[in-house]
Order: sequence, then C-alpha cells, then structure tokens
Amino acid sequence: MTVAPRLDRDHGQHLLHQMLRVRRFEEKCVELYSAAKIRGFMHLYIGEEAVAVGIMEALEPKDAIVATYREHGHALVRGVSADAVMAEMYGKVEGCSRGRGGSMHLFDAATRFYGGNAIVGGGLPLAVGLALADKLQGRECVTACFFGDGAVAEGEFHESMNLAALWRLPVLFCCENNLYAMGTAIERYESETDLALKAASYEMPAWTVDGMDVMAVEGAARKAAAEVRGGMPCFLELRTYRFRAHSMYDPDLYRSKEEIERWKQHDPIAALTAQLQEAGLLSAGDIEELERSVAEEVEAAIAFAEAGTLEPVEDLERFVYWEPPLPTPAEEVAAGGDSTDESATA
Ligand SMILES: Cc1ncc(C[n+]2csc(CCOP(=O)(O)OP(=O)(O)O)c2C)c(N)n1
Repeated sequence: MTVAPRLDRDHGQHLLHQMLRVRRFEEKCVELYSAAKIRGFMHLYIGEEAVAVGIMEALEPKDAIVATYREHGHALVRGVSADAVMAEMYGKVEGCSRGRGGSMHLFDAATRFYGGNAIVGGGLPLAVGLALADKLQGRECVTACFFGDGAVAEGEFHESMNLAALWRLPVLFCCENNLYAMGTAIERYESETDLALKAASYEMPAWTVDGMDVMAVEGAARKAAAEVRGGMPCFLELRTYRFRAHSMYDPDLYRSKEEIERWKQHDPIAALTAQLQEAGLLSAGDIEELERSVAEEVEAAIAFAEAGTLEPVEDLERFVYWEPPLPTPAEEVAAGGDSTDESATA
C-alpha cells in the first residue's frame, strides 16, 4: 500500500536531511568503534533509514516510541540530540541513559522515546502497555513500536497483536522486514513470509510498504496513524534491507555480495536525491549545504562525548533499588554541585 505524500522542496530536503543525519552519524560510529571509543554491541541501521524517517513524520510530540537495539536512527530522528546519543555510545554520564545503556539502550523520557531494547520482541508488550495506559487515561496518543521480522517468530508478538486488536489499543506496529534475523533468512524461520498477511489474521489493518522509499513510508504511516488515532491498531510491514552486517561481530557470510549490491541499487538516500534532482528541487549547492550541516552536527556530538565523564566505579551499585530522580546536567550546573555526591542521593 503506497500513498505518495506531497513532494516539495522544503519537505523533500527535510526528509533527505534526516536520512543523512542517521547515515553519517553511524558511519562515524564505525570509525569510533574501530578506534575503541565505542565498545560493546553495536547494530547499524545503514540502508534502513527511510523507515524511521518516514514513520516519524506521522507522529506528534505526544506520541510514544518503542524501538529495538538497532535504534540510533530512531532516537536521532525523534529528537534525542546527537550529543546525548553519542555520549551514550561512549558510555558517558552525559548520555541519554546516563552511559548505562550504550548503543542498544538509548532512552529519553522527554521525547517519549522508551528504548532501545536488546530483547528480540521485548518492545512489543511494552508498547501495548504504554498504549493501554494512554487509552485508560483518555490521552489520544499513538505508540509506534518498531521491531524486526525476527520478532514475528516470538510468542510476545502474537500476544501483543492479539491484545492490541482485542482491546482496540492505539499501537502502530512497524515491522522492519530486512529479510534476516541475524544470519537466518526469513524463509528458514517463518511459515508465512508475507508478514502483513500474517498480521491481518488478528483482525487489524495490515499493509506492506516499500521501506526503501521514504515518501511511500511517510504516506503509509500517515494513513496508518490516522487509523490508530481513530481507535484501530495497525500493522505496517516495511520491506527494507541492512547494507551492513547484523552487528560489528558478524562476518556476514550468509548472504551473497551480489544480493547486497542489488539492494544498494535501491539506497533510500540515493533514490530520494535522484528524485528531488529530477524534479528540480535539489541543487549541487543544496547537497553540499546539507552534508556540511550534518558533518558539523556529528563532529560536535563527538566533541561532546569526548569531553564527557565516565561514571565513577563507586557508583556501580546505584540504581539497583529506587533512588530519587537525578538532576539533569543543566540542574547540576545551576546547583554548582556534583550529582555523583553520595549525600545528594542517599
Ligand atoms: C529473545 C531473544 N532471542 C534471541 C536474541 C538474539 N538475537 C539478537 S538479534 C537477533 C535477530 C533479530 O532479528 P530481527 O528481529 O529481524 O531484527 P534485525 O536485527 O534484523 O533488525 C537475535 C535472534 C535476543 N536478543 N533476544
């Protein structure tokens, strides 16, 4: 299902800018990972940017988002600052999860970005719970839940779909079908590989969308979000592809170089660039300017993360039990104090 939204200069360049922010941020993360500045697990979204960018266009600030461990792009596009995301990647206290989550656990209550979740399918029941809370309290919000095709094989997926449909909960299910769950191709673990068809059995509207086409994703997301706001959960299967390995530890031996190259011909950034250029809506100067501003944002984020603080070892056992909410970095500066001071949290 594809509904093409308006394509004008400002909007087209805005979409391109958002996808470039994600792509260039992650390309830098690869370099930083090689330099051991970023450690632990890291999963890249390169190739899939059109999905997060297109879906976020249909969401409002009051809406909630639940994502997976492949969520740098979702956080950035939602409005979590590149500084806070990069500091989190570095494990610094100034990160959006105070350096405790790292790449897989970005979290930001202010933008209703509720993770970042390392458990495959783990975000689905959380999204249903958030939507249930919104509904019971009369708030007209959508919860957008991103998950991979691999999650469809999990019990949590089916329980979540069932309850969302039964109770008419405002969840927008966004399945990022990149055809693989780690090294396993979808036809080796799914009895029905048409995931929208599978979802439709729960009696909710379900469509398949070209996830490499940001305009198509935005169009479908707007239509689906309108349905959800009208009281009906919806499921979108976004057909996409990751250009990089599953994670930094994956030798990527389960798919051919030819297959990867074939999908790269549908690179969402190159496709939108060409579309805008053909329509006379993007000049070489515009591209240069977009790249310049993105590079500046990423460089500033790296400088912010480099200058950040590592949590002291004495704090290791904090947050196991409840503590009063922590001051924000801005509040700490205003108070002229240090939140790691034991007396502030006892
Ligand atoms: C419950 C659970 N089982 C297994 C894993 C190990 N695991 C990590 S990623 C992954 C593949 C998930 O694939 P998919 O949902 O399609 O998302 P993608 O990585 O392709 O974005 C698996 C099996 C896990 N993290 N959680």
